[in-house]
Amino acid sequence: KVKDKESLLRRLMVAGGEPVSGQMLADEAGVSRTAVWKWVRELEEDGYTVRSVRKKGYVLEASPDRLSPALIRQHLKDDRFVKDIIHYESVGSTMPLAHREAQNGAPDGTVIVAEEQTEGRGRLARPWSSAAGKGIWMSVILKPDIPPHRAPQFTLIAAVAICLAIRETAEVEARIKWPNDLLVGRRKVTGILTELQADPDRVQAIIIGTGINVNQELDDFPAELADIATSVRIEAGQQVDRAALAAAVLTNLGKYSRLYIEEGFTPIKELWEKNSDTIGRKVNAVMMREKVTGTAIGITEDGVLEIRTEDGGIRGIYSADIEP
Ligand code: BT5
Repeated sequence: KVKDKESLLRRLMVAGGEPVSGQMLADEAGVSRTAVWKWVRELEEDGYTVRSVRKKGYVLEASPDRLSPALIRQHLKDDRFVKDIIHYESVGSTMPLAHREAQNGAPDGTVIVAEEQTEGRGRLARPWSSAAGKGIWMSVILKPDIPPHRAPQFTLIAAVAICLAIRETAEVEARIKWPNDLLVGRRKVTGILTELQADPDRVQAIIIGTGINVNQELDDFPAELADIATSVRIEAGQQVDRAALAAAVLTNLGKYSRLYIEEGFTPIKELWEKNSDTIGRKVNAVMMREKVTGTAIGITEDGVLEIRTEDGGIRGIYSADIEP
């Protein structure tokens, strides 16, 4: 039922390009036609283009390039997973915000998303470049009932979810580089950061941070990333709808975490290996104190990467940077 600017917007979105009568909206909301017109003006101030068709009503013609909750929800195929979407213009990083929300009782399926991060970060506090309006800088709170040692599997679930979302939305073939990167060719299009709140025997919350480069052009990246980063837009050859891609990522996250909870890790492992860039490759796993060289042959139930070394033995890698 229409009662304010947001619900009016949803109504116009659902109408899918057909005019919605101002009188009908006014009657439904129990307000004057002038009040409806004022909401329309406010939507235009927010960047929406609303056309007024004489004697017929209002038509939503264009939406702003934003990750606002209404725009993301418009594209959600399945609303079982996403609970709350909290949208910021600019933040340091979405990760500490998500941690705070999770601690304060935010449910599974809470999403924190920002247009810009000024202090985005990767693993080991490495900086993550997060230009305004160009990517999907988002943290998702999950609260599965699992022991902490199974948490790394959610990085793999997220990788599968994002990889397939990019393919479905933009027809770009990204591949998964263990543990937390998506590549197109040799270039990184997405980084994933998984953090944990846990008791010794139970996970309180898993925070999945997704940094997806969407609409950058090559010269939008800082110089140090010029040779290693790419965006969905660069690979697709055209501008990509960020809200649609964010919705696809969230739909898939819901879908594959449900699959994991219901059927265990096997179906995820299959999808992960099928879309992996790492399996079958000769790699160097660089860790704090050593380097392991060999052929990546698979991942285990716990998300551990298995490498067959030169001497024929198999080594399990829990955490490392993988280099060619
Ligand atoms: C990652 O770390 O790849 C995880 C990145 C997670 C970012 C998301 S955005 C939402 C949420 N909020 C945050 O603050 N973080 C999460 P790692 O594997 O450590 O890779 C970091 C390295 O990637 C850097 O050292 C750079 O070399 C490179 N890099 C930085 N920004 C990049 C970008 N936009 N695209 C591609 N590569 C980048």
